[in-house]
Amino acid sequence: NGSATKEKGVTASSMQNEKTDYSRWRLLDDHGCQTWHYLETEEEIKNWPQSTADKYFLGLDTGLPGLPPAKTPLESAHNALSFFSLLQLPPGNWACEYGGPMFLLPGLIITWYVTETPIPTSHAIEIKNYLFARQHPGDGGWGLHIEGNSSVFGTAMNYTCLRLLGADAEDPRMVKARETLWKLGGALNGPHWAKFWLSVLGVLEWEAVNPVPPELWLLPDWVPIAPWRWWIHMRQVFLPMSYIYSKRWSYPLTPLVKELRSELLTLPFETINFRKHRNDISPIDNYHPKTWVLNLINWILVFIWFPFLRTASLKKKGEEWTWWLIRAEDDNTQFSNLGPVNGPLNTLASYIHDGPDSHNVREHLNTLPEFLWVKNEGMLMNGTNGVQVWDTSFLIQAAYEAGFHKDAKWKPMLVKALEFLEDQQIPGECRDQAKCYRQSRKGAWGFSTKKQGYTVSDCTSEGLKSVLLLQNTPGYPTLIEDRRLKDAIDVLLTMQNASGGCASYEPQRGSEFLEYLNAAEVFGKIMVEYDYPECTTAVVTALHMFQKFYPEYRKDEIAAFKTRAVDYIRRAQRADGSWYGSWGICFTYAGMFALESLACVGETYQTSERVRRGCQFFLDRQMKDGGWGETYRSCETGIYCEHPQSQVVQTAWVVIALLEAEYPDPEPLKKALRVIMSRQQANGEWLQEAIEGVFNKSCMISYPNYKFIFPIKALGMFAKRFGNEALL
Ligand code: LAN
Repeated sequence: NGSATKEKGVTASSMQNEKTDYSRWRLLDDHGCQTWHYLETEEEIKNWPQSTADKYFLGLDTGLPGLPPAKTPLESAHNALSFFSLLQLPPGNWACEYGGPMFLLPGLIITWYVTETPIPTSHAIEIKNYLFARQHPGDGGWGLHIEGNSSVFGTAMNYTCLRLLGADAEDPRMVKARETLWKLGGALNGPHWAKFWLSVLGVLEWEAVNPVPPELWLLPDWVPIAPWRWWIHMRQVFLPMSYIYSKRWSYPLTPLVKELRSELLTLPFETINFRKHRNDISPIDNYHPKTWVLNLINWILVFIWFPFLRTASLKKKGEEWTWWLIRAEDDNTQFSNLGPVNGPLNTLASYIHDGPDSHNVREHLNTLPEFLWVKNEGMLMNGTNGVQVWDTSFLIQAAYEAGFHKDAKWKPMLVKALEFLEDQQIPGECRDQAKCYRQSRKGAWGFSTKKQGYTVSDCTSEGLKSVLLLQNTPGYPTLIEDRRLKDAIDVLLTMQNASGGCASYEPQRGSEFLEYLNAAEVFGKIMVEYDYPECTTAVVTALHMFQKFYPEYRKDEIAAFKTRAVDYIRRAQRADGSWYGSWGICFTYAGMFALESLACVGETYQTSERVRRGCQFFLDRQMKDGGWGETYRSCETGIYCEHPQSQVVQTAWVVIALLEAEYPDPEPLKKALRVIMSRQQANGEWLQEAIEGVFNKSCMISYPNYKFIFPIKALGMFAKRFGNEALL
């Protein structure tokens, strides 16, 4: 393995300036499972040439020629697709960096460290480069996400990563980071998850961590707070955390960890009464303060339950049952796991239970690299194991809107994309579906791969729509037969909330009062599923399209579903005409979806006062240059926060929204499209602007492919509606 220091192409002059040779990195895409490889020998380099996509992702010169300058919307969309088509990967999907959150690498690095996993030099170097590149120049700290202000969570954890990867404590950048961390109160002022990981590492004692009792998993299903009712990301993180917490497992003290104790803590380790600091948290980390209910429960657990009431047999039962559920999660995802937080946690739980050389640990360690990505700044950890199904579906729809599906030139690309969706439709239910509380998944699509295998309402919908569009175009093959399309519908019909809206992975299973037990502090709205205009719209429009082709299948149920869902969309509109977005930033994103829902039941600018208000909300916020721009503060505050610069992606979202609404006047749209077109580069691409996505209100996440997909769609839709006249 690469722990050898003599890895080829690594220039090791001084610590700070180490860099790998970027011409040696390759992205492998095996049925959507993406891993980056650093080639060591000339032989390998010869046999595996670097692709245009590799070069683009790495920020190397792609050498692509300039295209004929675009004058009309369709020429612009065509140039964009000429560029973007070169980024399609061999299985037919698109990929990209999926960074933003700054709390993911620490889980991985700490897991690698405590399991004594050798880290390839190439990876260690580029992870350090990434963390240094993303250090805030002003105060030397890191935030919850790349654009967020420095926090204890970001700074303590990423500082720790750098030290574990070999950064020198006296490196001026580390000194600066430490100063900022100390100003924020040091690691004891970190949120729950920081304290958890630092206790695993041995920097803190477990008394500093608020309880994560595995016994909760023993509650009968009818109990309103039983974990199966929580949002899937919370319960799947809570699961291995509770197992590890119950074991109070820590890595044996090393000299480095001893140093970290003095670097991360503002007081001498020996003098600290850790239990007293359970609830310490810096204001900047405290997006969602713990409620008095949770504080009371924690108090009872710490002072009564654990010392006096918890019997050895209950502890054992809790650990055994959580271990069973962890194993089921690993089997059902082939060790991919739901996401980048429970992936490393399940790895560590397996290490604790099965020991270092076990099959399960090996499988985990082989799978974790699927979360990693290399770019010009270095190596980062993605928010999922990729964006495969999601971005590929959207690209198909964008190309379709622009009419490119009829052009022989793009057919091979689109057929390849269709082949990918065929390959990635989830073929069957998972093992012990009911016992591990899983939503039905046969026929569904997830966000990334079928291997990960989690149904997502809107990913299933966007996948289904894309397949329907292409398979019903003359000349395209039928790769997915009717039965499988109906399976997707069967899943979608299980996804409606009582309110009529749709959530992300499952319908809502618990009361919103469960938010009182939100212990993570740094996120909002995480405990249960909610209604989302985005997800609801995707499902409504998928059902709507399906009915055009299969009018008889579960006709009444689909009709009832649609009516109730659109009712929810109407109710979710705010008094100012807007909709709040939960997965993209923010009102521009949700408005695009909501207006599409309304359009699909015939509510447009001409016919609906509601739609007119939705349009007016956007028109009132069109910027001087004709574009729209909104910052992530919109998501945090719930109030539209204008960005100093208009943004290509958000401008495209609003253009699509207004076109869905059949807004009659082309002038504001033309102005907006000119912004988009004038920022297009000679080779057809757009450059990265501000971050596009969000989750849990407070954490932002990048969707770099949106700058291709949504402009293509907006340009195409405009040309279809108002004609393809020259705009530049
Ligand atoms: C995602 C990414 C995709 C996203 C959409 C499909 C866009 C959305 O419409 C539904 C929800 C979903 C699937 C989603 C849920 C939460 C995710 C998985 C993420 C935002 C990507 C990363 C995030 C995950 C929770 C990150 C890990 C953090 C924790 C707090 C566990």
